[in-house]
Amino acid sequence: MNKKFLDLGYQPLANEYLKNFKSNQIKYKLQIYFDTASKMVSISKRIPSQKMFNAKYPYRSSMSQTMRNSFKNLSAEIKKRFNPKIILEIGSNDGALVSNFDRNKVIGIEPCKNLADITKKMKYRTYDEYWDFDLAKKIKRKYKSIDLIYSANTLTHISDLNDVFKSINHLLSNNGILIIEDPSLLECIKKNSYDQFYNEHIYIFSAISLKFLLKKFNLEIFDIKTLSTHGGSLRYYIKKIHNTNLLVSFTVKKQLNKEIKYGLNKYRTYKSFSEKVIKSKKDLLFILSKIKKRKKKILGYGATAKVVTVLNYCNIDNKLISYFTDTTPEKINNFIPGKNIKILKYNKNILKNYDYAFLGAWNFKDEIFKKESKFIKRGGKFITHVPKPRII
Ligand code: JHZ
Repeated sequence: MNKKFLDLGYQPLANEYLKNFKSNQIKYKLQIYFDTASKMVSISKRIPSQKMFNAKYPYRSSMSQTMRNSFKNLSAEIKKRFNPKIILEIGSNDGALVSNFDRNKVIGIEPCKNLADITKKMKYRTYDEYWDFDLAKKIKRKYKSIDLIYSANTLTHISDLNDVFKSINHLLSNNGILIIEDPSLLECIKKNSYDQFYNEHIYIFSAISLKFLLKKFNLEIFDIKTLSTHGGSLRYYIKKIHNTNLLVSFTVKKQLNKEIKYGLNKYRTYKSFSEKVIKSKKDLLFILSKIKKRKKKILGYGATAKVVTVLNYCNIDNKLISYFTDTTPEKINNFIPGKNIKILKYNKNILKNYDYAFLGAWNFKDEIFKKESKFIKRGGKFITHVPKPRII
């Protein structure tokens, strides 16, 4: 049974940036559910992929040093540990991973044309199509089978997970490996980062729910790595069940046990999470209003998809946070989706006229603190809402 546990109100598409603020930008109800049978956590309203992932998609994986390093390290591991003949990446974005491989060894799939064009320009084979069974069949006809499929922060964005894994199964060689990574539900609940929920994140996987889902397709997780990226992610290494060449590592049981101990298999855990979310909203508004009453200026730092959820849920506008700043060309001089807060182009002096910076990109806190050491030295303070609203 699918049971609702959180209501985040009406939310615009998290990556729909407008040049001019429109108070009537389309918003959709964002409610989060827990399925007591499959243990899957998902959002209620499904927006068609074509609406969210189009030729103007602004998110670029290569925009942070942290992500570039993460993909570089993974590429080295893939070569050393699995040495695949050919790799397929579902959701290759602007090439942050594929660019670490020889051009004849990797194929990208990226339905957002503006991003696919970047890797095409770099001469990487790229299909600018959505991942589905038709595409899997088309690739199979050409390449027979693929021995390593990788996907980061993409599969959870596709509504029909049955089609996703059926298609992967069709293309993956018998001894092939599937590696996927996504924000960890355990970390999200523990850190109270309710901002991991937005229209693009149709699901947030736990090892428990993924294991259950994969079984239907004769797939199983054989290793899990915990990552610090995106506020705490899990990298799952998956194989076909009948492939006994690879042993199932203790890391799988360890993660499952951690999740069970925390109660991710129980509805009541999600109910108590939702109470903390309501408190987080109150506390954040209290902190921001107090700062504003003292006539201090706050700049939002990092116009993430996540922060769109926070600003729209807490109803924070430019009276509390004057502007945001971001390095992504596609976001600059646009407005935060659903809010009248303009995004300014980042420059290293941008914090000069501000007293506080609200961390939209809290997941890059270390990278940002390093970059903004001058601001910190002169007494500038950061505000975050994770794991709870506070001034750092
Ligand atoms: P970041 C996106 O989420 C959307 P977002 C998507 N649905 C998803 O799943 C994840 O990515 C993977 C900026 N920035 O990575 C760059 C600075 O301006 O947390 C980005 O706009 N200065 C596909 O949007 C944003 O912050 C900096 O110094 O929540 C970070 O976005 C740094 C480090 C970042 O993903």
